[in-house]
Amino acid sequence: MTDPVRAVVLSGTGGVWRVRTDAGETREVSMRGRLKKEGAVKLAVGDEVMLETEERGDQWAIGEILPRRSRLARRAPSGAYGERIVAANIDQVVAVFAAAEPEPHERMLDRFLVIAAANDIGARIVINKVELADNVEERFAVYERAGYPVHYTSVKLGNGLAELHDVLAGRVSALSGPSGVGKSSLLNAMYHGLNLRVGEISRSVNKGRHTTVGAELHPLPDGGYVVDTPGLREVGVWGVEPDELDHCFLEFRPLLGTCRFGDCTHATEPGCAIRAAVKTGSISAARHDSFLKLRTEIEEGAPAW
Ligand SMILES: Nc1nc2c(ncn2[C@@H]2O[C@H](COP(=O)(O)OP(=O)(O)OP(=O)(O)O)[C@@H](O)[C@H]2O)c(=O)[nH]1
Ligand SMILES: [Mg+2]
Ligand SMILES: [Zn+2]
Repeated sequence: MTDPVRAVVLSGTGGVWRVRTDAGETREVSMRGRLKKEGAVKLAVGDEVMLETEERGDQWAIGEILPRRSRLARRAPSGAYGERIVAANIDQVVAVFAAAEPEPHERMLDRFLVIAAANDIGARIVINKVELADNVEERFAVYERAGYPVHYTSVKLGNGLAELHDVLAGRVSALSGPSGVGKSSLLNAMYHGLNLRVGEISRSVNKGRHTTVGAELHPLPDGGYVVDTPGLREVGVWGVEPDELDHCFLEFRPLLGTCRFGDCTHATEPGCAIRAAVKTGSISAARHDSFLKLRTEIEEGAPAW
């Protein structure tokens, strides 16, 4: 028997998992039968595993799933069946939008940020194509004030690429954003030789199907990984409980618990600290509006994708 080897799960379909060992080799492996038992941890993309060989033979297989640092889970509404892990060990959500072409939608950005927060994963924002619009930094200043790091980039001009490269290095990032904002272009510009085809990062292993595997991990040449978008989109916000939504807006957090009513919905109640902050301008009216709309969406149980 050979010594176990540590590896990260890159993708998986139908019982065969593509993994990358610490030495940088990619292998296709199956999982040991004992790990498939009822109630066992379900393997996900991003999981760190130990590969082992059989007593005799040279077939490697997953023999152990190492403890997770984090999980991006598609959570069912309360009472329904449990959560499904879309990806494990995600260190940060990187929400990528364009300053224009396509026009950015703050509501969609807010959804990504809520998904990250609901999963206890930090988030940062990238606004690409900054050369295509005026006053971009003013438009997104509300997010910086809320506490999210915002990167302003242009693949065309080379702006902000070194800084973005730095924050991706050595981490597992869920890079997420609408089609055409420049996710693949950004990665190609930061990692020469990566040569991603347009559409490659957002290709889903099981597009349109609700299976356990929803994401694919792409190794970065100098350490770290990015996960494709559909993995995050699949998560949706409808698994978030209505009364935990306010915690998912970073700038609301310091005020939570200070409303007159303990179960304040921050909609119409008197003595609402959140609405008072909106009035003084310390919380943006647009973000509060986003909160109310997302709350309605969650209560109606309608995924908005
Ligand atoms: N003007 C301008 N165009 C850019 C910039 N970055 C990317 N583009 C262009 O935007 C288009 C879409 O870029 P992609 O990198 O394919 O976008 P994507 O986010 O990967 O899209 P999907 O893979 O469909 O999700 C391409 O035509 C790029 O050349 C930029 O900074 N400025
Ligand atoms: Mg792409
Ligand atoms: Zn309130």
